[in-house]
Amino acid sequence: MITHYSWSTPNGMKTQIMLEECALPHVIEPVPIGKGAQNTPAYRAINPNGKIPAIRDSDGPDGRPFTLFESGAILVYLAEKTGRFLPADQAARYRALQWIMLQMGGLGPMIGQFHHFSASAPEKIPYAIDRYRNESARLIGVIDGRLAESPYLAGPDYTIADMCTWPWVRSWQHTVNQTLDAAPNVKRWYAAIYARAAVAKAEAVTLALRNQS
Ligand SMILES: N[C@@H](CCC(=O)N[C@@H](CS)C(=O)NCC(=O)O)C(=O)O
Repeated sequence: MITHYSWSTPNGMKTQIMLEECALPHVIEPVPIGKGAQNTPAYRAINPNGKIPAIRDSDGPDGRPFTLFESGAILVYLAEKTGRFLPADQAARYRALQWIMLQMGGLGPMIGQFHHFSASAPEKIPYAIDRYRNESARLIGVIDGRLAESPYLAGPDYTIADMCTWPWVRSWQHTVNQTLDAAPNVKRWYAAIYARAAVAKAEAVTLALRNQS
């Protein structure tokens, strides 16, 4: 059984998508980050970085309980555990990892900072807002270029690279209110992924967490 420590954010949605796609038995342990639940000693013992998501797998690699944080690492772990959504072919596998790294180190942090400086910062700093918006838009353009030549980020098949990128493209549209008008290939890819029952379910389950205390 997997315990998924999560909240209603894009990073929590990524790992929920993989749990749903693989129909992995799991329970969700809500971590209300707006109330500081990520900073309790109990949660810091699971993730010393004080962020969601994290997982605890009662049946870890050596058959013993195993905890893991960082959404990219969790996705790779679940892909290797199930043998799904990360290609076995070496070139395709590294291509998937390449796009996962770009999401983890680029798209997610840039959109996250754009949201922070445009919606949460006590002072509106035009330079910071423009910097993060432009960098996010540039990365959406890079992804659009890739999707002009390939159905999915790693190649012909849907992988965890798409699962981790999709919630941030969702956020680009629905949290920071930007369009995909300049990114028609991302628009096509986004709709194809949203048509998957597991993705729609993961979105609903993740968003419902905000109703929990
Ligand atoms: N690189 C981390 C980022 C996780 C992250 O930033 N999580 C946010 C929610 S999307 C969080 O827990 N924020 C709480 C805080 O910063 O105090 C991952 O991908 O797991």
